[in-house]
Amino acid sequence: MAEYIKYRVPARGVSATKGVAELIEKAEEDGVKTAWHRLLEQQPQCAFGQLGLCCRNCNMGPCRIDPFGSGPTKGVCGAGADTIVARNLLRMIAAGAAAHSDHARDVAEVFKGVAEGRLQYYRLTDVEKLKSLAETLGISTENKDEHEIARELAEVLEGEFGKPGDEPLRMLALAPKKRIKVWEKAGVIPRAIDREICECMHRTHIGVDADPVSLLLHGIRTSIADGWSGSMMATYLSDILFGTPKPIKAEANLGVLKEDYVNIIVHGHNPILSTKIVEVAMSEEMQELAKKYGAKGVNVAGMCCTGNEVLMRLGVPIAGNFLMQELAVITGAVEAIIVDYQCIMPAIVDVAQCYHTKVITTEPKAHIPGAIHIEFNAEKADEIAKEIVRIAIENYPNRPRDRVHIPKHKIEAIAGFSVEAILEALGGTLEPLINALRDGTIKGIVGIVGCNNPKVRHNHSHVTIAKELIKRDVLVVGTGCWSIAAAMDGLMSPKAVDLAGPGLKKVCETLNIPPCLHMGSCVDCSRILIALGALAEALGVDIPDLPAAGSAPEWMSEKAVSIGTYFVASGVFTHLGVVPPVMGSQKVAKILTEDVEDIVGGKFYVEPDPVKAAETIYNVIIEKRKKLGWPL
Ligand code: XCC
Ligand code: SF4
Repeated sequence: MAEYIKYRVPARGVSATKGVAELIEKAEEDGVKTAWHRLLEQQPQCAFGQLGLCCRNCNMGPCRIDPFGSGPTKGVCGAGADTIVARNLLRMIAAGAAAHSDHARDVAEVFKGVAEGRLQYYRLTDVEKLKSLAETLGISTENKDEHEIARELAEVLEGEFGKPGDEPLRMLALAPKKRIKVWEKAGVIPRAIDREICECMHRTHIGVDADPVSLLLHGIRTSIADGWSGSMMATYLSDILFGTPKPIKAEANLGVLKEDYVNIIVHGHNPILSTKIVEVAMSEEMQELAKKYGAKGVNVAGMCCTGNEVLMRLGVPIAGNFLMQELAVITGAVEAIIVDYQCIMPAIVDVAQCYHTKVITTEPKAHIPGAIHIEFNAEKADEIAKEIVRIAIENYPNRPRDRVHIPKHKIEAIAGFSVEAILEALGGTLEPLINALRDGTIKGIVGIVGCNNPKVRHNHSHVTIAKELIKRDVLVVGTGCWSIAAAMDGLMSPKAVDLAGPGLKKVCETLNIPPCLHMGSCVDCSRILIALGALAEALGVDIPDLPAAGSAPEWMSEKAVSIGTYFVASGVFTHLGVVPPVMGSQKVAKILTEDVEDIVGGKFYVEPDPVKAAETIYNVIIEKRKKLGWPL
């Protein structure tokens, strides 16, 4: 079903990643629209929405506040710009925290099933990590077998979501003591994940919380529940179930798709599904089946964060990040795209209809009209994974051979830098890193995270900021779609040390690591928190004192809002490269970019220009070094 392309995309200009432009051009030839085309059709986008000034929270509305003050300054209920903007932001944080934490809940359920011996297809892989988490949470591990420990841990973690009472979240035991004090003083210690998210919805209902300060403080509380418990749990339990990542070589970009293989893409976020698909697809049985259908075998590639999960642990090649999901289908060479949840554009079904690709949804909470729905269930994981992989293989003969175009670009990357792996590279202690920071060989550390957004040039800010920082001897770590962008640009290959400043280069060469470290998926931003916490504690300071910063250059999702907020709440200076919808309230903008620093030690900084942003981030790092009395 080719569509009429009303607005053409300047394909050569919209992406910094090789292979993207040729596929956008192919899309237009094939009569297929992409997110870039739909963004053009959306112009001009609603200015009230951009400023955060529209409210639909009750049916006396929708209400809009006139940003110039000549029209209405209050909604029907009397809510003004400050209230409306803060409420809208709080709802974004709630949705983001919900997505991360509900993902964690799904992993926790499988973990519990394994602990109880109910799930034969999953097992406890990293028992060390299991024990260390249990002990941190006050569960004694003495004289207990691993399943017993896991059962007790599962029970505590289950409580994180909805435990009654006002006791703090148990996972906060992973946070530095100095942070806890700061949060206590600010009154933002989270009690239970679901409770904080639920309270966001309550507070933003018509006629509840109207004070922007109080609303935003609850946003901070909710984000802490995400970062230090929900996302943290997803990371820990995925490591316990599937193994803690270690440095591993893999390839990145659309060129990882193979002309004469059955190509399967795993897309979404939860490793419970993707790991199984990879395992089953690589089995002798499925490889043989593929040969029966005329292919040389089965090739699985990742997309977005679940791609990061299998990249980091299994070395599965990654085909691209968020804005490349449609392009993968447009190659005409993908037999099936298997998805769970988050960041799956409903559009992939429309795009798939123009080729032969089957879109297979697997989650009860994420159906897409037009997709094949095969519900995944951990109890029958292997059987269901086989059924899904078989559909892909049987679809191989339907590939439209005359319309296949796989860009040839792919590049080697080293991924898998969990905190444990970084420590190992350092020889088991933080000392060498601390010394390098202290004497100025490395100036600082920046975590870059987040999505793609067609409003800005695809992957351009991601790689520009990273390059600008490493050249100034700043070590860059990161997750999510940033890490895929960096990998596709070669920044995670050992050769990238040539782009680093002399100090960072020396350190990377000694440790045999690239200057940009892939720390995982969106939920693995929790790894960055752990790393910063450990550094701060080792130095006897608090996170805001560290020469460190965060950046989300091309963010778009509500999850990114939650991540940005918990970075700030954790004391990190956090850059946003796409303006958030808060500019309709000077007060809210000022709280987020100035006042919040006095409360939690971190703050937001908004700058669309990646070169300027990198300069400012670097200057902030230098300021922090000055305060520590370290050489500049
Ligand atoms: Fe989604 Fe995690 Fe954003 Fe990428 S980075 S677009 S949220 S896949 Ni987390
Ligand atoms: Fe309008 Fe107030 Fe209702 Fe929002 S809550 S739609 S501002 S009346």
